[in-house]
Amino acid sequence: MKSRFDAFFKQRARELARFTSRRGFLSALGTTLLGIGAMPLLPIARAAMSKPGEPDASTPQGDDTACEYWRYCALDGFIAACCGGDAHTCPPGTEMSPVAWVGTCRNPADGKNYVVSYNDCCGKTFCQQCFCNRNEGDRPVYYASKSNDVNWCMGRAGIVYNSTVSIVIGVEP
Ligand code: ABN
Repeated sequence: MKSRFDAFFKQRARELARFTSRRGFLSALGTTLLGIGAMPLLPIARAAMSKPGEPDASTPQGDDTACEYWRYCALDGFIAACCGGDAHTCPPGTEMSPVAWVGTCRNPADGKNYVVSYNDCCGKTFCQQCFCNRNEGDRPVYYASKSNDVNWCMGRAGIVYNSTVSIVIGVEP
């Protein structure tokens, strides 16, 4: 009877020692970390994570290569973001026109209206990608200052039109 009693407590003492020892703790920690590492990463759509103040990048209103992108509401031309640039940077090898057509677009992310400058990228032939012709607020070309159907490439880089950027230059108070 005594030996069974002893064996029982010896066994419990060994288990207690194993689970409370530093080696036991490190071994359990290692197993846990290994398990976490082996778990597949959750399917997070990183491309869909939008920048602050911008619509969801997975929607056409948040995708700067889509004609439905919010800043392109008054665009008439090839989207610079489809041609090696982005919404506000001209493609390599082109130069931004210093004069531009200006429109007003509503950003669905915050409901505010923004003043957007549509500067042409000049000096390289037509990009021919993502033609976009939305024309909100556009007026016939005989109102030159109110028309987006004008080639603004008339500076140092010459008259050859490539694409257009859409730069936010102001916000409705
Ligand atoms: N501003 C875009 C554009 C360029 C050339 C001709 C018409 C319109």
